[in-house]
Amino acid sequence: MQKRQPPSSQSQAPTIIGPKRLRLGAWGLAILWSVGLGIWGIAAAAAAKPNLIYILADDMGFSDLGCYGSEIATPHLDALAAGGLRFTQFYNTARCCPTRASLLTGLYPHQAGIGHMVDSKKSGPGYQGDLNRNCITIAQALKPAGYRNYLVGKWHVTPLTPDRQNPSKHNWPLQRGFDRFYGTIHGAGSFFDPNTLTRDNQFISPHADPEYRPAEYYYTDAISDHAVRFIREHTQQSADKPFFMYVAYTAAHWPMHAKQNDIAKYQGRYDGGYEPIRAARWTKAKQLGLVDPKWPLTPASGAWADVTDKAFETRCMEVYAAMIDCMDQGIGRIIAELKARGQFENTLICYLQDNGGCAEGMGRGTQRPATPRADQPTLPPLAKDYLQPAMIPTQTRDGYPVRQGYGVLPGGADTYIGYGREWANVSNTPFREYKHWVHEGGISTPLVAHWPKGISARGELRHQPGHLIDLMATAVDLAGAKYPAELNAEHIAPMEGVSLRAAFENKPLPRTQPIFWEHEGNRAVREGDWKLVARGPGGKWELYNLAADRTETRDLASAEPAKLKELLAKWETWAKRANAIPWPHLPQYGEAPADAPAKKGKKKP
Ligand SMILES: [Ca+2]
Repeated sequence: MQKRQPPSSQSQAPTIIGPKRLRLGAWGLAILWSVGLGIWGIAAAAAAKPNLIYILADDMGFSDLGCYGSEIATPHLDALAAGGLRFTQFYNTARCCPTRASLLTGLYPHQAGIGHMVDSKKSGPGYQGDLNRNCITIAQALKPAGYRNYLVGKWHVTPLTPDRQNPSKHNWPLQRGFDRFYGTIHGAGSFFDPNTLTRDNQFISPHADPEYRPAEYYYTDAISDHAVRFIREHTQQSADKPFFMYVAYTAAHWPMHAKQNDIAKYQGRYDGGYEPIRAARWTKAKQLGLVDPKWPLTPASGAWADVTDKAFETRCMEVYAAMIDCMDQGIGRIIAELKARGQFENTLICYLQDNGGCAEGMGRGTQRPATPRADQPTLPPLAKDYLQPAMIPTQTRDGYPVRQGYGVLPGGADTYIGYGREWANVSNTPFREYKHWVHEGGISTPLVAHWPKGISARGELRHQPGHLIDLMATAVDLAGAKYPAELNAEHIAPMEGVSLRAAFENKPLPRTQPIFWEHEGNRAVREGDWKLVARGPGGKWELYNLAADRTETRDLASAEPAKLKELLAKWETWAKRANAIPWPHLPQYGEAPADAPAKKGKKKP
């Protein structure tokens, strides 16, 4: 990795101006020269700072990218991996809101006030469901270092209730350090008619937006197109400044919505069911060196032979694959724009996912009749400027009722379906559990890091554990920013993570603390190769040596009581310090067995 210019004023002093040169000419000329080269030097130092793009995908498993074992076509992410690094043990927090709070602030989610969800405020500082005043975002941290900050996509770190149409905007992106924003405040919605769609500080209708008129509105494309737009406008209007961009896709969170052309690419691809896809991913992940062949593959969640509606199940996965494929196409357009603007070489791109594959049963209730699509609209169309208020719309813009139920073939705007537990199990190959849980299937994410000027390695793997908390520390380090101890007379909690720069250089990370998790009573701590983990508030502690058994199949809790006790003490100390306990969200979010039938009805994203 090349040495970066340190951000201090010393680095901006043009070293070629020395006393000897000053003595050579007239003083006036020398002063002019000095000032001119000084300005040049400042510009050069600013230009040397890398741009940072953090891309976050939604509800995807460890093995869903081609470069992590998948059959889904992700050539642009694969190219970033080939030209950079893949981390094999990077972690999120197992759920949308807490992951976003942690990524943005460099803290554990409870420390930022979002230990649970933004629409479920509870007692206690860790569960206020809104970014608190004792944290700052990466955008707020980088702004004083000269960065422009852009956000496209999902926010989901501030509540909309009780007044959905006129919410308080105190924690909207522009009030949290971002200069431009296009995306959604809420966490989920129709890809064809997203609720809470916002440009900067105003709700907008995707179908009456004079600034963006695609032939067909599809949210993933809108996110990609606005990322491209902000890069173009940045280089036209603020070329002297580096930028930070947070691209938060909602792919591939439910509902399974995709464009026909993308779905068509996967038609028939999943007709063989879960088992051959999971086996192929397991084999490919081993060949790629991402997983250790000695780790046992975890038991499958379901059997294809037991599926009663195979056309429905295959369609779910075809649409899921199409959603990821479309996101990758958009990342390709972002890369092309960076190249066209001469920004690709000095931009760090990090790609990761906010939680593991999602086992929630959204729209899949077996008791509901699978209503066929009507031949023609049965409801009045919605006005172009209508602001969609609902996460699950009741109808499409053109008047078709939105359908749910086992057997409703997903993909179109008139459907609202999750892909289900069994495909989520395939997404999370080879690990256990899902989104919500803090076993490896819930918290493991790819991390692709690409930065031609800053990372000399090409196509290498990094096996050091890392966590979302490291992304703030990395940004502050590479930007030469100063992380503040206070802001607006409020104490700002110190960063919890470490800069990934050392891992970029293939050196050990300077981490001195274990990594911790808590979500809905699911608990874990990882220190070195040891992981202590429990399912739900009543679940017993399980102990694993991840070097030997990262798939968490051999519980060593009884065999290693001293290690259990040591890690438990560390977890309890952290949980108190980070406001993870006491648990105000219980018992209403008690343990739900992962192998139980999917619950019917609505779920929070
Ligand atoms: Ca998510």
